[in-house]
Amino acid sequence: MIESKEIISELAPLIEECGFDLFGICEAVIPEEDQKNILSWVQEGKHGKMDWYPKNMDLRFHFRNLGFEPKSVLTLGTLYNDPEYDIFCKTMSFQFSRYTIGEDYHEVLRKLAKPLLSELRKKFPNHQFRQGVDSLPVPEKVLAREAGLGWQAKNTNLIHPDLGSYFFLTVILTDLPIVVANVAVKDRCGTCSACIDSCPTGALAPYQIDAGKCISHHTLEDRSSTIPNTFGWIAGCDICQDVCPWNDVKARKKGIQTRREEFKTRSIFKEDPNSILDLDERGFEKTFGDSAISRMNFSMFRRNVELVKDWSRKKKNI
Ligand code: B12
Repeated sequence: MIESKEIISELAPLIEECGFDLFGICEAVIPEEDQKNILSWVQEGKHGKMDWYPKNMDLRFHFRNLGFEPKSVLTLGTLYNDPEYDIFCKTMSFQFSRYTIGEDYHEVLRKLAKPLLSELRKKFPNHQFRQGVDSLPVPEKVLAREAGLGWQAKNTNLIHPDLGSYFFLTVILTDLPIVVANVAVKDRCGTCSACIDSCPTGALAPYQIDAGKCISHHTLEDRSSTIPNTFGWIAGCDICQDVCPWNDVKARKKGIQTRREEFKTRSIFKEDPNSILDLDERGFEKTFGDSAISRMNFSMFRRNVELVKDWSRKKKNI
């Protein structure tokens, strides 16, 4: 059996070179407590309009039907926060969340992991390695927490004590048995309730989210012709992360910003942000075709824009 410490120290330089800022390994096991919480979340309908979520629960909890039996999981994280966002995007009359302003993270994290996957396959030719970036229905935050990458916070995101929560996750499942000895990262939310108090839709309770009330869900996951108020957000929402003291860049000793060009603020936000509101279908495809918001189709985009325009007008008249 191989020890995780051994693999981590051997692969650390390559992982860093690939562009990952966080890395850990855990057993391919979803703790019972988490299974119970996720199950009751679904039973209470807190997955909102994400009808795809309750499918494949066997895979989600037990990694079944993958064609191999995962024994261990490598979890990797990449920071996406770009300081230019605060200069250009925060000042706009409408909001795009931080993760939508650069390239689609699903594609980027797949590309970044390629050299690592080839090295792992070369080193362990008799074992399987399968990457997931949301693409596999496995609870990535739970696995990342188990791998020691952070704690699951009151806003339900995973927070790293030095790096905050503006990072994406990807997992590599493998049937390679690895002995892990992780020390859990302590919960540092304390008595703070900034995320819960700031959510304008009341989607959060401590350590729990009602996704059906979350603005991010409304803008990107709800395909209905009308959605509830998004309070100025067109794509995703960052309120519960922006108010989190662990993401306060100025207060932190270390820089918590992306080193990836792919996640830098795209030019339209810097040059002519208001033109976003008038994009036609071709313009939308051209401007955002390679972004994570390509998850929403053009009619969802128009729906969100009109809602935000209406909300701004009403706000001005008050
Ligand atoms: C579904 C989903 C969503 C949904 C639901 C959000 C959520 N918190 O789960 C919606 C559309 C709302 C969403 C929004 C966002 N998402 Co999202 N999302 C996912 C996805 C695909 C699955 C997550 C999941 O399984 N949720 C199920 C719920 C039950 O899990 P949970 O909230 O973590 O619940 C745990 C605890 O809260 C607790 N709990 C839950 N219910 C209860 C009930 C009781 C009684 C108790 C005691 C405890 C408890 O136990 C659960 C298990 O540990 C993952 C990718 C993946 N495959 O894992 C990305 C992921 C979680 N999302 C991510 C991101 C970036 C976002 C946004 C920031 C995007 C944005 N700016 O708009 C927001 C953040 C909103 C928020 N506060 O969570 C990142 C998070 C990275 C990080 N550092 O944590 C992920 C990992 C994607 C990635 N590959 O990087 N997302």
